[in-house]
Amino acid sequence: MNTRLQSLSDWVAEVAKLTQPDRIHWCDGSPAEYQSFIKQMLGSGDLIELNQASYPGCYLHRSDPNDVARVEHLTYVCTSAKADAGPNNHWMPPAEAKNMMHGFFDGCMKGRTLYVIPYCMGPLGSPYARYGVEITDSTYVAANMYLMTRMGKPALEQIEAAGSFIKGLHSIGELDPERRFIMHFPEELTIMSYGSGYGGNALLGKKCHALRIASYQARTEGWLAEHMLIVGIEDPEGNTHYLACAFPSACGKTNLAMLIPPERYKGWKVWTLGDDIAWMHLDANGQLRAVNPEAGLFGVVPGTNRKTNPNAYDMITRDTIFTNVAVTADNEPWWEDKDVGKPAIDWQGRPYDSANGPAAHPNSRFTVTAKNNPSYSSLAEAPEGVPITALVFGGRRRELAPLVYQAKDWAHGVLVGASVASETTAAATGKVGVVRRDPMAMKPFCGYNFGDYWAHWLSFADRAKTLPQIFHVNWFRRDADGRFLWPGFGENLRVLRWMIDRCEGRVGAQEMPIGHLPKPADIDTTGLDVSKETLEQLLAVDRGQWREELEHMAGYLKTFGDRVPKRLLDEHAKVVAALKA
Ligand code: GTP
Ligand code: SPV
Ligand code: MN
Repeated sequence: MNTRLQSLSDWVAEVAKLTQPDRIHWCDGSPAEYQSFIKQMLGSGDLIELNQASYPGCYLHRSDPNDVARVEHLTYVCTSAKADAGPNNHWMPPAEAKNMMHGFFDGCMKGRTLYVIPYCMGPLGSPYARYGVEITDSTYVAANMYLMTRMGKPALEQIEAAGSFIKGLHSIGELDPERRFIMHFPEELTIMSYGSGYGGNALLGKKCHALRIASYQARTEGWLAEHMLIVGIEDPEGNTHYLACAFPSACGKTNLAMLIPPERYKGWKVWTLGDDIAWMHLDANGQLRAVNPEAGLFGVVPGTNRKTNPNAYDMITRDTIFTNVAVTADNEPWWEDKDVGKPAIDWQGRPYDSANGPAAHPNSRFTVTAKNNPSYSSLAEAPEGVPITALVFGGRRRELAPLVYQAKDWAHGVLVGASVASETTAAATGKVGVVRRDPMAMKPFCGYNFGDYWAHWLSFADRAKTLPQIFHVNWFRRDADGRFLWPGFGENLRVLRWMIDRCEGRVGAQEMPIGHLPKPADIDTTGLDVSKETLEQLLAVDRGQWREELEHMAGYLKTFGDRVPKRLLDEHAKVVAALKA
């Protein structure tokens, strides 16, 4: 027995009896243990060594070509009542789901090692931190959990002291898409995942625990678990504002969180606290504060270069696990829009041929500890988190949504968040580029009924003393030829600056039916290749299109029936009326 916590040793024994592994390994979370994982995977072929002179400590993992993204159609929230999972989730009765999963797990670890991974989400010992234990038969998962979470002995000690933890059971199984399910039992604080080794499906601390299970807990406990980056913006006078921003998968969170100020913004500094998930609580003074439950990044590789994201580009030149990128003749990792080298071998290990599609998979990823990020904030470890000045929602939309607008108040802001719609990306299997509703960027991640979720969001108006301002951005608006109208990346700081000025009451706005928009003169375009006409286009609100959008939103809200808070419908009606006026 490796723990004094009876419930944990009982659970491990029970799982071992079911899955029948050859060996059991309790992870201690030490650097030596991580090195042993790497060595073992180099031996088994699960990892390929990259050029250690130019990419020290970097390795490539090629996943099964059928297992490269999240599988939303195979992801379920199994509450006792179907209505509690809501139309936003796939649902199965808990007993049926468990029965099916037990069938899959039966004997599935024969010949394999069962890893026990105690982990902590959030700064160790923080009142906001939460604990879990993942059992997995994947060494790749164990190594990624080492980079992504605070795992091993210190987490186990906290779990033993607390006496409780989230149970996550994972096996890669046969990697057969027909035998693949990601199951959540929020009422029992349990996760079961079978048949995939891919990030969001297999690193159970991330989307399964820190979003689906945590959002469910957060509702009953009065806090928020969100698909948001956390970033600190320091102005030349040394004032720092913290923003939490929700954009759907592969829509720019990591890039915004690691932004490098443009040349012209001398004296500005940007600090990363988190790039994917924020847990937010009201403190004793009624101020919303955020912590990042994660300790590492699992980021989109394609598009990363010295111009778009120099911070990330440098960060992933050492101690990084790459998944599904291409390699050059010099054995360096390569991906689309990397501005140096060229691919020799594609992500599937074949000689590169453009006829086979992109060299790196569009959802190829890097895994790296957050400590490697040169702009990692020292406050990322602060147990009390950081105070949030503004919440930002955004989507990837070639039309309609302007570059930026501000909600009129909290309730209107909840409608703005609930109305997020975005083009689908390669982060999940299925068609790419289709606009779908993705409220608060949480469509794949909310562990309960969206109707109840919006009511929970609205409740903060009564409970908070100071509430963040709420904004909506769209970096992805395009011209008739499909070109992005806004340069994006580092230049997004110009838009963040307007938001902060709004929060500080330093700048006016145009009052529009959809919210407050910047006056064009208040968005600094100095030195940019953005003409006056382009900026006007970026800030245009087409009433006809917006009326259609609100009509579509009304239909969407209807699918949640009487779970939709009346307050949200009222906010919707107000915008409709303003658009008619
Ligand atoms: P997940 O990890 O899936 O949650 O994604 P994310 O939201 O962190 O997205 P990320 O920052 O990794 O960006 C995804 C893709 O969008 C990358 O290919 C980026 O190069 C691209 N991207 C990010 N920011 C911008 C931007 O401001 N403008 C444009 N045009 N593209 C961007
Ligand atoms: C996302 O898809 O939103 C991600 C990557 O952040 S994953 O961890 O696979 O969910
Ligand atoms: Mn994400």
